[in-house]
Amino acid sequence: SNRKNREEKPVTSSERQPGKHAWFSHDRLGMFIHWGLYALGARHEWLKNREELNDDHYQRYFENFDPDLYDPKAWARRARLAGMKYVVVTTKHHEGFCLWDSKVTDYKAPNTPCGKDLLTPLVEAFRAEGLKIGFYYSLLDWHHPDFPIDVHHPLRNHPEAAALNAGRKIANYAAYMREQVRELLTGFGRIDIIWFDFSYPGREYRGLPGKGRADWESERLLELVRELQPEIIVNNRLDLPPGKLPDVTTPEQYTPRVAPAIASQGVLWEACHTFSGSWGYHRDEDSWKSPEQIIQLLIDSVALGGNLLMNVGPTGRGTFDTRAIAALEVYQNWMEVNGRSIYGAGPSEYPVPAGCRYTQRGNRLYLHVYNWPYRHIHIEGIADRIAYAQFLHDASEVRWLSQTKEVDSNIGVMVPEGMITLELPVRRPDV
Ligand code: FUL
Repeated sequence: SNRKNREEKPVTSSERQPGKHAWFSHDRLGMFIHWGLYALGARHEWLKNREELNDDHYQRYFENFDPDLYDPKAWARRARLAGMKYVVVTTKHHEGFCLWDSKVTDYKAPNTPCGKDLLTPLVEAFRAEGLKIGFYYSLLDWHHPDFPIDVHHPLRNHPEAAALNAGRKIANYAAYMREQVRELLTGFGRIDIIWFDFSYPGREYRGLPGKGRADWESERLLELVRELQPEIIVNNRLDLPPGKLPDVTTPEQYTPRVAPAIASQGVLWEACHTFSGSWGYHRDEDSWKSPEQIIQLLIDSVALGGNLLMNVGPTGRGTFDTRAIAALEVYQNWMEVNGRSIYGAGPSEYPVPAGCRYTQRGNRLYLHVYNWPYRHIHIEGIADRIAYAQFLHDASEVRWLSQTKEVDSNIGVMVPEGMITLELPVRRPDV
């Protein structure tokens, strides 16, 4: 009945490039990992910036970085059990510290007390659990001597900021980034996602300019990435010139209510969220999301054709703290039973009943009920299309009344014309 709508629907990225990146839309849920020296500060990964710390001050984290309990196999196992199908790990965040044994800097894990490359075992462990591998790489670098002080730099208020900037050559830094990206995309086997973060052209602070594509030499960086890993997914934070599309756009800390406009040009999308209010490990942060929120974030994305990248910030000892583990277990319990409504599923064209979401996979339509109790849910537009209805958690039959019976005397319900009415049990299912 909706043929016209269907024809007008924008092409999806898998239609645009058959097969390429199809895994991404199928897999839907990934784990973000923010891990660096800031785990020791334990008060947000931007602490160097927020507290305007200079390198000497920050050096104490470098000198004390010793994650003695680091067990990437345990992380990977947790991710797989939570139903996560890919990982994106901060190889270098804005602080400039590298988890791998980069040849172009001394500012790396092997030179801290831990004394080793932390990235290789992580990649191996997640691959062994069947997850795809993504590398987050920060364009910002608050340690590199050629990274000019700017609006986001920890030294932005330094009285000598302008003078300090005099000798700094962003072109040297852009070359450094290319070297590092080359290391990352040649030294760890096939990499599935590169997640650059982030451009801020036009932002100024006391005459200190923001940075954009000319600074990162974004096009050149992109060419290098495509040359080294032709199948890789590249995100949107490089500030590419008009006409050059990223593979995926990445709304942060919010899930759009309609799919991002750029999706109509075949660009994938992925919302990224934290379980609490920080990406890096934050000991005293208290806004941990509830199980309902955690689950609904995932459904909300899939119902609009997007993915969800959910973040964990491991501690300075190399562990997931108990609150993160509890949050991951929410997914674990839920996905075990409801994964069928997520993997390979996407939006539905049927009008969504109030307080609900649809995800659809082929001819299976999944109705996610956000509020409870409901005795009845009225559904439009599918009256003559349902072959059978059941709960997902236990396969128990769900009865429905159709418009052919205007009033059902048994349950005393009016079934509005053109609708069906699902009859729900009083007790909310546990999952
Ligand atoms: C932002 C960063 O500044 C945050 O620290 C975090 O990495 C987030 C995913 O992206 O732009």
